[in-house]
Amino acid sequence: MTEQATPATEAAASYDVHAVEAKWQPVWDELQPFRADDDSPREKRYALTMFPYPSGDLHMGHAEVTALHDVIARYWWHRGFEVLNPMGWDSFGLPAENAAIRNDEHPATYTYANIETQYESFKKYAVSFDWSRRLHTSDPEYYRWTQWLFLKFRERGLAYRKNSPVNWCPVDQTVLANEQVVDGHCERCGAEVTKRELTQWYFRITEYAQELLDGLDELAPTWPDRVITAQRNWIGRSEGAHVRFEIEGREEPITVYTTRPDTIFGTTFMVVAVDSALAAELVTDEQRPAFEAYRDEIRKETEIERLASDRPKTGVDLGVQATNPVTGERIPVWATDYVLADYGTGAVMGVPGGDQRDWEFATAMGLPIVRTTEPPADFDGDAYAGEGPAINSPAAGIDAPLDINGLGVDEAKRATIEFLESADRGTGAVNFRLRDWLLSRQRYWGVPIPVVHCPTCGEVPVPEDQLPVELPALRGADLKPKGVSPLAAAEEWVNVDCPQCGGPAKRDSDTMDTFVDSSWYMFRFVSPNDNTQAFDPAKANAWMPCDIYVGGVEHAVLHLLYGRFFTKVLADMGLVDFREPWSAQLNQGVVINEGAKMSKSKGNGVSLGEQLATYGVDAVRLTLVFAGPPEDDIDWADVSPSGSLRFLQRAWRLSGDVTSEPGADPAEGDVELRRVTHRTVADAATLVESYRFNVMVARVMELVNATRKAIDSGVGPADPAVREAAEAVAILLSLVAPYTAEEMWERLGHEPTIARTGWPEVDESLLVQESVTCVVQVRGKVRARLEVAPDISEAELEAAALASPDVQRALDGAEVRKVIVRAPKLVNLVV
Ligand code: ANZ
Ligand code: ZN
Repeated sequence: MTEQATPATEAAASYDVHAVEAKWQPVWDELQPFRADDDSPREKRYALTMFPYPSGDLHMGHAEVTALHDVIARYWWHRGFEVLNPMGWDSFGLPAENAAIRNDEHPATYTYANIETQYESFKKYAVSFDWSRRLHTSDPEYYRWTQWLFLKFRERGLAYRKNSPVNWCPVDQTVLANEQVVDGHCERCGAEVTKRELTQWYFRITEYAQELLDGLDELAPTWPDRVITAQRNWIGRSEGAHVRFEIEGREEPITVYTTRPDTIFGTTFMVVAVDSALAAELVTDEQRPAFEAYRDEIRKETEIERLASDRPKTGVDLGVQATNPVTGERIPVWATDYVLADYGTGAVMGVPGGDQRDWEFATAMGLPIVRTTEPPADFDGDAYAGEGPAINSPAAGIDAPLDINGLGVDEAKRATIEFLESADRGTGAVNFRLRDWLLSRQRYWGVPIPVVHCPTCGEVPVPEDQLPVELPALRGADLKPKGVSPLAAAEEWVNVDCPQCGGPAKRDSDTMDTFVDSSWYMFRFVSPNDNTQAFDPAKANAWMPCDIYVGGVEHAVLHLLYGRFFTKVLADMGLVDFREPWSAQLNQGVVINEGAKMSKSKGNGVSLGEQLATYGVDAVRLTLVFAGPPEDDIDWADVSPSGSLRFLQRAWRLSGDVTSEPGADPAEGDVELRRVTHRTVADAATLVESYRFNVMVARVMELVNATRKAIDSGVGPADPAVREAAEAVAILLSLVAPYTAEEMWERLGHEPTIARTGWPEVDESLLVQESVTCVVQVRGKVRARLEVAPDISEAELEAAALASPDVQRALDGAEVRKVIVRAPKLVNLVV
């Protein structure tokens, strides 16, 4: 033990944390107290925490989230639930692959070595996981079912291939989902993302957009607000209209999507996305050279540049005219970069009076500007997007088949949509910002897509009985990113006979995004060793949805949206009878140091291993739980693991001081201490259930102090109330500091394991406050203090006050004119 861990003052009764850790680990291995029994008659609870990537050993972040999570799981065991608390590894993905390339070794070597390291660390960290359910998403036994699910999704039309511009990371040499592009940069490596035209696999998550949005209402009470908001924004539902504009010399009209159909009279031009097929098709021969030059310029730009709101607007006139479907006016059609090809229809009606981007564009190109909503008198901006009566709709003297002048925005929208529908020139429409999920990756370390491409038959799914399509064992050197999947070059693997016609064909050489693997792992945990199916539906229905999901808020729109989508599809496949996988969610904060994120370059990293070696597992866990509310960030510079250790030693010493026998009847013990104990146990339950774990710890600290005081004062170590208090301390501490709790439990004369003893029973009668002090005033002066029952009636209190000898003396025979009673605290006698 180090010096810090054994302050001199504590030396007398020394508590060797490391010896205690070494002592209990094998005992728990033997007892397996946290194996979830599918057939248990107890009510089921499913406690899930996000499983890690196997990059390196566990760090402070893992330590924090699992310490918080374990409070809940261990509490549920104590409260009599059968708890499923599984753990595994999200073991495919880029980190392992990149590390393998650097070291010219196989990603599997790196991955499985790290998994073993993390597994050992989790065991030592004593999280109450059911290790019999451990899984790794990179095992063929797991990814066989990921492939199976992919094929089922494909059968349902929910997995498909299309050619379109996609996000491309030039460093990782792979495509990225929209969700993996953060402010225009690759979420993994930070490189600026560019666009490429590629044929890729997608999941049709947009088909579930409305349901994914609606489900959030149901989750809102039990999910963090910021996650709900992030998902709502990501799904991005808007209501408006599809409006059809006839184009000169073109059969088909162009449909635009607008959220403001009421502004149609202010449409002075149309703009289409420069990189859309539509723009290339519309442009006149005369304008084509200018258009192509402009398009080539834009293609070099990143999304972040394109969408920056402060940059000057650019564009090219395509040379064609469109007709306003309400006014019949002819307006020019332009191509620009501020319209996105893959949002709405990729074409926009330009309303400079109502939309700032359009205002800037019109100003730059010299196009007319007409306001259609009257701004307030004091408005001095450009475009006005707020409330106000419609104006110029139509403008004075213009004859139009629709007149919405004077209507408010909502009414004007409704009237316009009604007109468009009756004239067959448009329809009311709902639009979502959510895009389909691009799932294919041109990288090695992932699940192969189980499809064969045959020159005769086309896309052929690999038959189910041939799953899994195993990854060939390539060496690190062959995995270097080349822009095409390394699997395409693995001749022996990629060339196969077509499952349908037997002719020569090629396997699909892309792999799946790792987010596919983690979208259904919570289902696999209910029957992780079942090799006949992805998961056992009956068990899933019995255990799920997960009662709590603890993890980082960084997954707010990726993993958490994908997992919800998968669950809805599984429900539609008839496999499960619920549609949301996670009923409640808790986000932990981040562990920082000296006010900043820990990083190698700043040199402010805190090593979990060193902390554990210095203070022991329990003190580190206690520090993390006690630091503040779970959602708050923890600055390691502000907390005191040595203080935590001192507290644990204090608690541990109580267990050695108790001299009564186990089973001593607490009813015969000191009632004051008993009140503190029972109040603490009752409050601890409420505090844990409302995630106020830090307050729960503070209350245990108070109980330890009260118990110590009782021992050292008149009550003494033999009083059964002291034993009751020490046992309660041990049980409450077992949620946070399992080693210390187990050790206390043994010293108190009990068998292991304390983790499964059950919650202390609360005696309600001990929660009632016995008396309160009532002040009696005569002529405004305090003349007596009475100890009365807290629920005393006004009449009783008045009688008691008048009966008091002190009051009688103060009255000295004077007549009481008025009695003011505020039960139970005050009686005021006016004389
Ligand atoms: C005319 C208009 C007038 C608009 C006005 C706004 C205000 P959200 O809420 O994000 O759905 N838009 C449509 N498709 C677009 C695309 N592919 N790229 C860029 N902008 C696009 O916004 C929808 C609005 O964004 C649409 O309504 C359209 O501009 C624009 F006073 O149409 B609006
Ligand atoms: Zn074929």
